[in-house]
Amino acid sequence: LYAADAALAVADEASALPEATGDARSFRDLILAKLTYAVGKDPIVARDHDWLRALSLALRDRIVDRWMATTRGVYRMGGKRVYYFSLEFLIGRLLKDGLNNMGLLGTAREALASVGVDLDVIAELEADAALGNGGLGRLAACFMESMATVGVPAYGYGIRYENGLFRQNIIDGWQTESPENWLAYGNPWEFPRREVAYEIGFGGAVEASEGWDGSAVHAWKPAETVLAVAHDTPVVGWRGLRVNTLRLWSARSPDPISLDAFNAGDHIGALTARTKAESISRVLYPADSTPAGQELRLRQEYFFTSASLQDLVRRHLKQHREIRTLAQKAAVQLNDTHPAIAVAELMRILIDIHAMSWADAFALTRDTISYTNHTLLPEALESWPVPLLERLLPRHMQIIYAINARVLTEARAAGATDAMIAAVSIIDEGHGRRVRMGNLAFVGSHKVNGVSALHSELMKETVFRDLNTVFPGRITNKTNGITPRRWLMTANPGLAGLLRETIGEGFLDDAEKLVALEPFARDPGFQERFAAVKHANKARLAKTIQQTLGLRVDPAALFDVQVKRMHEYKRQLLNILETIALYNAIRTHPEKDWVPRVKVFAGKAAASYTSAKYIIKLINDVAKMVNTDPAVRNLLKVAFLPNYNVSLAEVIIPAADLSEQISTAGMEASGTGNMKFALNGALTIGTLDGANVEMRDHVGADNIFIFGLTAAEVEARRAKGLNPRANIEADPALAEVLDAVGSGVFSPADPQRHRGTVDNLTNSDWFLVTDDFTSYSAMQRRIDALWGTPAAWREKAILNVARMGWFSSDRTIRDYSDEIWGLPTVKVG
Ligand code: 4GP
Repeated sequence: LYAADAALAVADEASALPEATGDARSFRDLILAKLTYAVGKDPIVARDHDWLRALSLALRDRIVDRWMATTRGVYRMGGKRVYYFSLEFLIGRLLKDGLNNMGLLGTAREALASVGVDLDVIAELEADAALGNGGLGRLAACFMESMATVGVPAYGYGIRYENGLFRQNIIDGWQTESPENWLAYGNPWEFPRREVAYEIGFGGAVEASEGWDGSAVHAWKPAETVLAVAHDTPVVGWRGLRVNTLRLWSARSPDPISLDAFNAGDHIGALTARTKAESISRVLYPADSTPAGQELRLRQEYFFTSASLQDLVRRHLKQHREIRTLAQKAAVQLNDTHPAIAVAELMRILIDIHAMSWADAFALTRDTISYTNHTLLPEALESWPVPLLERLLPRHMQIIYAINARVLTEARAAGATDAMIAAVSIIDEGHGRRVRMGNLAFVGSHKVNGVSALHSELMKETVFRDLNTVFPGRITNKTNGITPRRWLMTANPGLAGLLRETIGEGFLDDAEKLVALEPFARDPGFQERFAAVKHANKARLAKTIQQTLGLRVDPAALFDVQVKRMHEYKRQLLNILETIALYNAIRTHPEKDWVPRVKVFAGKAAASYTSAKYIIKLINDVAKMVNTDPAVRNLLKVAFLPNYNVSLAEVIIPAADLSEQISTAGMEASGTGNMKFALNGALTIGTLDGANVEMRDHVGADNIFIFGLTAAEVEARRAKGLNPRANIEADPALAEVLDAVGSGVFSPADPQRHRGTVDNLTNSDWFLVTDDFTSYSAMQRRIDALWGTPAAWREKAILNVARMGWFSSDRTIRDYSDEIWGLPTVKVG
C-alpha cells in the first residue's frame, strides 16, 4: 500500500515512534488509505486537519458497516420505529464518542501514535456542532445515543443549520455574537442524500370540491415550494451494537436561479427566490425562553415537520403498504411544541392525500404522536397569530379549526365550564387571536410528558390544568437523563478508569451498577485516588482558564461552577451577588480562615435578552476587581469562560467540586447539567427545583445542599405580593452588596451601569433573588466548613457518583419505550 509505505518513511525519520500492533496496525492502514484517497494528501505533508478527516472517515467506515446491518435488521423484523422530531440537536463533537462506542479509542490512539500524530491534539480541532440552544437540544442528543444503546430503532429528525447557535465573544466584559461556522472544514459524518428530497409548500389557497360520496375534498395549492434535502448522520450506540440515523433537512430552492432576470441584468434579483428558500436552514433561532423571530421561525418548524412526516409515511407505505397501520409501526415524539404543527400536517396527509375519514385520521394521528413539554415559562409557550397561519398554511388553519371544534364539543360533554372551554381552546381569543401550539400538541397526542416529577405535577396544576381535567391520565412524567458514555467515559476518562479498576466493568453497560462504589466511599485509599483524578481534571481546567482569560487559578481551591444558558430564573445573579458578599467579608475579616474558591461561570444569553447580558457584564466587572485585588490574597477568583458549548462543558464538568443549580423553585423544568456534575463527583448546591428533587432522593439529603423556598412557597409569596425591600433590610450583607453594585463600585467608569439591575431587584424581584439570598449564603458557609474536612467531602462526592446511575438516559429511554412508544428495549452487556 503506497500510503502505508509513505507513512513508514515518516515513521523511519522519527525513529522513536512506537510500532502499531494487531488491530491498531490495520486501523492505521485504513486511516492512511483515507488520507491518500479521500483527503488526497501524502502523509509527509498532511496537516492536523487532514489527519482528523482521515481518522473520522476511517471510523465512519467501521460505523457504516454496523449501520447497514442495523437498518437491514429493522426492515427484516418489520417492527416499530421511533421518530424524534426536534428543532435542536446539540450533538457537539462526534469523534471521541464514536471511537469510544465502537471500542476503538485505544486502537485509534495507538494507530495514530505510530505515525507521529496525537489523537488528543487532532480531536480538539473537530468543530462543535451547536445545533441547539441548551437543555432541550442536548437532551435530544443524549436520547439519540441512548436509543441506539438500548436497541430502539430510531430516526432523529431536525434541521441542518448552516450556522448553528452563535459564537459568544466577550469584549470588555460584554457579550457579542458572531456566526458559528461549524461546516467550514466540511462535515465528515454526514451523507447528503440529494435523492431524498420533499416539496414543502407555503401560502396559496385551498380548493374544495365534492368527492364521489358527496363529502368535501380539499386540495391545497401552495403559492411557493421549497425542497427539503436529507443529510444523514449515523448515531452509534454503546458497544456499536446498533446505529441509528439522525436525518437533518437542508432547504433548497427548486429554481436555483431565475435565468430571465439574470440575463436581463438583474444579477441579485435572479437569486432572490433561492436566498429566501435557503434562509430556512440558515440559522438556529435563540429560542430558549425568549420570543423568537416570527415568520421565519414558523417556516422552519413547518419545513422540517412536513419533510419528516412525508419521509416516514413514505417509508411506512413502502414497507407495510397500508396507511392504517401507521401507529403500530411509527411513534412520533414531539420535542416541545416546535414541531406541533405535525398534528395538522399528519391530518392533512391522511385526509387530503390518503382519503381517510376525519374520525379515523384523528384517531391514527393521536395514536402516533406524543409530546414532551420542557418549560412552564409563559413567554416560552409558543403561539402564532391566526392571520399568519392563515396566510402561510391555509389548509392547516382549516384543520386546526376543525380539530378545535371537536375538542371543545368533547370538553362540553365532559362538563367543562366557559372558563375551562376558553383555556382548552387551541385558539387564544384573549391576545388578538393566536394558535396555541401547546394545546394543539396536547390534543393531538396520546401522551404528554414533563421532564421531572415536580415539573410534570406543575404541568397538571398550571399550563395544562384544564386540558388535564378534560383528558385525565394523558399527562405522564419522564424524568430526564444523560448519557454516561459522553458525560462520564469520554469526558472523564480518569474517573471512568478508576471506577473500572475498583468495581469492574458492569457499570459501563448498566449505570445503576455504580452503586457497587458505595462501600468505597469511606475507604481512605480510594478517596485519595478519587481526589487525585479530580485534581488532575481541575489542573486541566485551570490551564484552559489561564489560556483563555490569562487568569491563574489554583487547582487546590474549591471549584464552584455555574454553567448553563444565562437566564434570570436560573439566577446567575444570586450567585454573583453572593460572591460579592464573600468578597466583602474577606476584606473585612482578613484574619478568618477562608476557603479559597474559584467561581466559574459560562453561558450564552439570547442576543435580544438585555438583562441577561447585563448579568454577564456584572460577572465580568466583579471578576476584574476581585481577581486583581491584593487584599483577597488569591482566596477568591472569578472566571467567566466565553462561548459555552458541549466541548467546553466536557472540560468544565469533570473539574467541578461544587455544582450550582439554584433556579427559582418551580421554574427549571428538570435540568440535566445538575446530573452531569453529580455523576462526575461534584456536590450540588441547589433549590428544590426540577430534577434536583429526585437527585436528593437518590443521593440522600445529607449529600446535597438544598436551600431556599420550595415551589409552593414561591407561588404563595408571589400570590401574596413580593417584598424585596424587606428582604434587603433584613440582611445587612445583601444591602451592602446591592449598594456597592448600584453605586458603581464595580463599574467606576460607568457608575450607573448596574443601577437597572439593582432597581429591578429592589422593586420587583420576580425571581426571588432577595428572598433566597440569606439561606443561600448560609449554605455556602456550611459548604466551606465541609471543605475543611476532606474525608467527609470526598465521602459525599463518591456517594453522589455511586447513586447517580438512575439518571442515565438509558433509563429514561426505557421508560419512554415502555409507557409511551410501546416498544421493547434490550439490556446491553
Ligand atoms: C430545558 C429546560 O429549561 C431544562 O430544565 C430541561 O432540563 C431541558 O429543557 C431538557 O428537558 N428547556 C429548554 C427550552 O432548553 O428551550 O425550553
